[in-house]
Amino acid sequence: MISLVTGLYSYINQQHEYCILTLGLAASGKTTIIEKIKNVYTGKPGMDPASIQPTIGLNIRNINIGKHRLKFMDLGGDDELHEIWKSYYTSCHGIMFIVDTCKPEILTKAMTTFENLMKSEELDGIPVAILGNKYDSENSLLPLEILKENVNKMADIVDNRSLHVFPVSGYTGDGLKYATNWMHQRMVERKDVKPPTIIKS
Ligand SMILES: Nc1nc2c(ncn2[C@@H]2O[C@H](COP(=O)(O)OP(=O)(O)O)[C@@H](O)[C@H]2O)c(=O)[nH]1
Ligand SMILES: [Mg+2]
Repeated sequence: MISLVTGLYSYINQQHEYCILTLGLAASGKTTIIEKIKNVYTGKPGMDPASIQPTIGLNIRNINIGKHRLKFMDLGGDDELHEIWKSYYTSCHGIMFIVDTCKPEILTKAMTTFENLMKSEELDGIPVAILGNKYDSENSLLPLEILKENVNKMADIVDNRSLHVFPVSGYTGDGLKYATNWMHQRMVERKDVKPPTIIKS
């Protein structure tokens, strides 16, 4: 009887954890975005964007949606760190790829990086949210339509997965809840293919 109650207790308290890799070129706004997502979902203030330093290594931020935990992993975007991204592919359930819309001159580099990412077998079928970031800025020079056109050119490598392009701002939070909820739903839909990690809360 005790073991039944204990089992029920731990079942009720268990959480399903889904891991989202937050990737993109250096300074695209990955850290700012995950701080803001944390703020949007918890109401707790995130780090002041002005005090965010370039990421060396790994930042992790968790949010809870019902009994699900979304674990955002921000891996740093410098070229030499892209090799490190690979070691996290097998454990991830979704990818948020951040594009800096204030720097259209590096869009080609961002798209090449994205294309290489999509070629990884471990990421087959993983849902992808592409976040065009910094739409709050007057220096945002990359219209959403152009970003979408560039993504659509890669239809052959992305067509076996859910993929959506979102306009967002890591400063104001615009678009972040919409993008996160979309990602959450897509990951839950795939839970039989890529099960979440069961954790005891
Ligand atoms: N205007 C604007 N600037 C942003 C936004 N998100 C990030 N930044 C700025 O872009 C720079 C890089 O941000 P950071 O989060 O460190 O990028 P990361 O290297 O991808 O983690 C910093 O100066 C941020 O303040 C945004 O939504 N709007
Ligand atoms: Mg960073």
